[in-house]
Amino acid sequence: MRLAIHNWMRAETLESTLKRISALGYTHLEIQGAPEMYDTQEVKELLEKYGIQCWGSVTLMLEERNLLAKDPDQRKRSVQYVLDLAQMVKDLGGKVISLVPATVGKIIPDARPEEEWEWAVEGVKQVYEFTEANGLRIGIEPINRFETYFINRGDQALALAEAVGPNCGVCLDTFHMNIEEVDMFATMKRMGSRLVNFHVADNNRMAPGMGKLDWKRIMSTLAEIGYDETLSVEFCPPIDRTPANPYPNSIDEAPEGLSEEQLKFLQDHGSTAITEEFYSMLTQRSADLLKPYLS
Ligand code: LER
Ligand code: MN
Repeated sequence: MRLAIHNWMRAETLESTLKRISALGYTHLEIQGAPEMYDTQEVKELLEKYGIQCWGSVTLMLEERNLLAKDPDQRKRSVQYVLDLAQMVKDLGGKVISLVPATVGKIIPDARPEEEWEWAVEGVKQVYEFTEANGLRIGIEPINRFETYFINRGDQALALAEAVGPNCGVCLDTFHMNIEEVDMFATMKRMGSRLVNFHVADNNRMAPGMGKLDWKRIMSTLAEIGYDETLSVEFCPPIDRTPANPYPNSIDEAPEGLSEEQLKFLQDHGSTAITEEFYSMLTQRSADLLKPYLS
């Protein structure tokens, strides 16, 4: 089992992220799905400099990105976005794509369920053709109802993966499962060999171990189903602007290099710009909790 971390949760240079995570014992990065931001040759050099490997990438379904949009041209542009992301993963030597099919933060549908389902299958199939030809795996990721109305539970993600193809997988996320699943352990078992990626954060989306989730049981369930790939850390702390805030240094009031879209994406996740100190603490706490489970 390997330890990876995402980098969409804070706007900073890739170099400062890699410096921090390599010092804390991470070996992999699940790079944010922003192919337009990255020169893959430069990224490869930085990864090598800090001894970090690319595990994969997660879609950032912001703005108009939506595989089930009513407008066929918008769907086409959205498929192209995911294909560009997949090409970036291939170029960086990564293995997986965590794919959220619809726009994050959009909770009202545009069309009939049958239409949307057909568009989702069609769109993911186009990506699947590329991933099959290039040794990558797609993990359809269910996320909670406040982020999407489309795929919220493991069984929905499994149904979509099965409709796409035999090698299409699922990416589960402990934070979202805690909100949407009756029994997250039963869901993990039902995914079996289709489970290709596993995102970790606690129930409050703080670092694993800073909430109430049973990490011992989560890890033993992963072992039981034979999942031995990567734990991919994806905390996204809630905003606390009250005097009761246990981390008074957490909010970055003057973030540098954060675009309006990135800020909105953080806000759509119930979070905001956070300080480097707070971010480093969460990165460290995650590693401390998870390292004993790595092999
Ligand atoms: C993606 O991995 C995820 O968990 C979402 O909350 C972000 O869009
Ligand atoms: Mn996730």
